[in-house]
Amino acid sequence: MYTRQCIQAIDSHTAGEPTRLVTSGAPDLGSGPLAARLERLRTHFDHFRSTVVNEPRGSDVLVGALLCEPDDSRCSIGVIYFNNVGYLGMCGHGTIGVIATLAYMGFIQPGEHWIDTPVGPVEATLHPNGAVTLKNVRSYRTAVRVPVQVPGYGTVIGDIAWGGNWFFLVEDHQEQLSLQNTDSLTHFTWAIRQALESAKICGDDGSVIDHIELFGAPSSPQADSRNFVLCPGKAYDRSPCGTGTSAKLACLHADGKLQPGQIWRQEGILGSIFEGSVEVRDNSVYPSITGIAHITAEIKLILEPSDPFVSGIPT
Ligand code: PYC
Repeated sequence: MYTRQCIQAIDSHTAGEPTRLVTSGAPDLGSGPLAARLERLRTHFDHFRSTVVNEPRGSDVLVGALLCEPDDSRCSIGVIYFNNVGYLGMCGHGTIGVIATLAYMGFIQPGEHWIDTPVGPVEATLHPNGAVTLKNVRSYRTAVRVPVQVPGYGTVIGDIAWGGNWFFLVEDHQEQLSLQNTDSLTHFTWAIRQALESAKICGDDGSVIDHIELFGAPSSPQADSRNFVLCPGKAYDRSPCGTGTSAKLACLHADGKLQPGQIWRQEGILGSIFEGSVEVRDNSVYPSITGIAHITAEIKLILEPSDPFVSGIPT
């Protein structure tokens, strides 16, 4: 028999980067740590990820957020993030979007909220004006000025850092960080990513460095720096990237260029800004990122069994 299924979600964007929070219609992932539930989602229900974020219902830019019961007792909610090609450990713009969405739904009030994620609990503060401050997971740099041979570009030098995802952070390059130049920026950063993989240059435990971040001068006098961030599925982050800004803050602190509590304003490729700072506890760096999200849609995704693209178009 012919049965339609539906998935309900609320869309938002944070500094231009979209998040789709799934509120119902997700598969049952059972209980236990979020990292284990992410593996269950990846192994048994990857079609769900593709259905929610890929075309024809989504796009390469969209980040999905699956609302779950938390495992860590400090947390009131749990979230698993995913995109057009796979899963994210953490997502900064996504967390800001999730908190703004839960406030829109009337589930939370201004104040502090703990969120369980596959890479550990994070704290988010919803401010009375709607802005959200994310206190991210421990962020750190594992290698400084690593050279990689990039075909067509020569030697590119970057730092390797963790901000909830793995980043290769490049200061020295010839690219113009402008919206008109995103094709060239995408080509360059994708070539870096492939060169890192070919050279087996990795994050901890052999993790793939799947985010590439370029820096340049900001266009706003209020900002300290501008970035361009290539995400794992070849889309670029429209926001300044919360985990990428966290990785940057960890590098700045390690270089003695950012003291605890000092504000760093990171501008993204659209000119939107995240405000960041670090806290140091037990010799470890914990970044805070503040941004604003806006709700864009309440949606019901319809899944018809006869639809040849019911599980999305893989990218
Ligand atoms: O804001 O952390 C972030 C993020 C990661 C990928 C896209 N946005």
